[in-house]
Amino acid sequence: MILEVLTYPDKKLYQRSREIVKFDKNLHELLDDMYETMIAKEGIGLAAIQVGAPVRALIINLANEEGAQDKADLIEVINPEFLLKEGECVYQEGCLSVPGFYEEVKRAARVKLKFQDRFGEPREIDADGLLAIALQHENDHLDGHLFIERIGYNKRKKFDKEYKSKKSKKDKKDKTRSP
Ligand code: QAP
Ligand code: CO
Repeated sequence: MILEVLTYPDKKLYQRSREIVKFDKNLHELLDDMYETMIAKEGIGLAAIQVGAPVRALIINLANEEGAQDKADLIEVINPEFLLKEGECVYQEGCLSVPGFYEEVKRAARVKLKFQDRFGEPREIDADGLLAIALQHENDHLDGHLFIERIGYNKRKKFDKEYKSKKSKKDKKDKTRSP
């Protein structure tokens, strides 16, 4: 089932998600719905809180060398904990919860992560490149943070301005649509 994606400035996006203790059918349904939603909205990563579920789960599905987004490459991450973050990199990020806005964010270039899979089995992953960035971006959602909190002061001001003008345009349009 395709779920609604919460968007900025929804307050829920700022809450800390809780640890998952039951690796049951409910969790599997949530993960399956998150995947369907992410693909439908053309995303490469999604955290559970973005579809309103405040639990520590995230999914990432990057494109392969052929540029295809293959479900075989889907990574499901439950209860993640970083064991290592090193180096620095800058990448222009976006987010399904902040549609239409992209800005450069500085993050660690390499990470090591421990987490659980959908069955509760412990796993570890070493990542660099786009996967390392995606893991940090999605993990931020679990702690109630959005990438726009990590951009520079002037870029943040630009965002507030752009977003507000977009929103007032949208409100105007909605007004003319209503009966
Ligand atoms: C997070 O982001 C991420 O504005 C995933 O109109 C960001 O999937 C991981 C999207 C950067 C790695 C690097 C954004 C889709 C999708 C939009 C996304 C939009 C439509 C963002
Ligand atoms: Co995001």
